Amino acid sequence: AAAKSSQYELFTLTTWLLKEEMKGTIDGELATVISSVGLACKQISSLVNRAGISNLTGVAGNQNVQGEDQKKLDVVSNEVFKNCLASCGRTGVIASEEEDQPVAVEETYSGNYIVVFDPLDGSSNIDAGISVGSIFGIYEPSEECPLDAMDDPQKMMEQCVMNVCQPGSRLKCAGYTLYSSSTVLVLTIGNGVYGFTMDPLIGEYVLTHPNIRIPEVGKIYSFNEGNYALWDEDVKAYMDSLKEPSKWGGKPYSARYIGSLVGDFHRTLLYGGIYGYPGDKKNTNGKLRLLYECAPMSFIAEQAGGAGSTGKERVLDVNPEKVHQRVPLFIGSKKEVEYLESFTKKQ
Ligand code: AHM
Ligand code: MG
Repeated sequence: AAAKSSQYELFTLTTWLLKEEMKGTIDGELATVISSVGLACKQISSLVNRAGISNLTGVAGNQNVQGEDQKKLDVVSNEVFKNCLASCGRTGVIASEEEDQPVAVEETYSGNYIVVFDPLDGSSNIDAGISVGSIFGIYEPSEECPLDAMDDPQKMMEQCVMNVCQPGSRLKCAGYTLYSSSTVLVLTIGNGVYGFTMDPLIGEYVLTHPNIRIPEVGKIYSFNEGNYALWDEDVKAYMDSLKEPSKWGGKPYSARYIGSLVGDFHRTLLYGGIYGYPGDKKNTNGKLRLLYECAPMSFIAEQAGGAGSTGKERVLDVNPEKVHQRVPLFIGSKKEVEYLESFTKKQ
């Protein structure tokens, strides 16, 4: 007989994955990959929590391939992600913000799924105890490109890159984990957006945000305005217009900027508004990476009824040319993104 629900019933990430598998939305392999990402994020959450005590603040002393100083926790979090994904036995290739090139998972453990991730985004905030997060996306192997050149390292690398460089429209799953006043894992498998809050007492992700919908409009904008002088004229004009209360019949927008994409995006998802990282005179494509930042976040935004744009086109339609490619990002409430595009799509 079916078990009766009781006050002790918990709807956890594990339960949710099982139900989705029973419905046929995902297969057991993908569920296993998602679980292993959840496990990696639990470990990172605990490392972030204790960073100040266990000598994990500060820089590691090296730079990643993009010339950024790696923090100790960037390096450790990357190892945690890689280990969890490799040992789940369902991942074939992984690409990380902190790795020069995509890596093929050792054959003995190898599976099919391709996982892209930024293990610890916003890590410049860690030493001050401010929110950080992990971002991930999961693809099926590219149809045009098998992974069969295990004995030729050069060819293998090319195959890995081709598998990783897929447009966001092909994502099977995308998500992020926010390490903040609570640890929250938010994900989509293409049928809406679900949020799970970690209960530290039992070490489980509990479903707390079923079917998140982003408000159609919002009153918060989130841009690093310190770069204003470097922005293109159209973005400047857009920003100026947001500060013109008459256009909105009174109250102006509020500015909120943490400098942690996961935190800034999570707030935008729940409260509405827009997050932007435009291109500028120095960095024409902005700062954020297409594969493991912009595309996963845009999939989530769209699944919640919002939008993700480069200012010129839908982020999910961009065909990546290289692994660490950057694109401008404008993301959040649908009408807010459309309004931004009314400036940037003009010419
Ligand atoms: P990171 O991946 O090296 O941490 O950089 C990405 C972060 C985002 O979290 C955040 O939105 C952005 O960089 C902030 O950049 P800036 O300090 O230029 O405003
Ligand atoms: Mg990042």
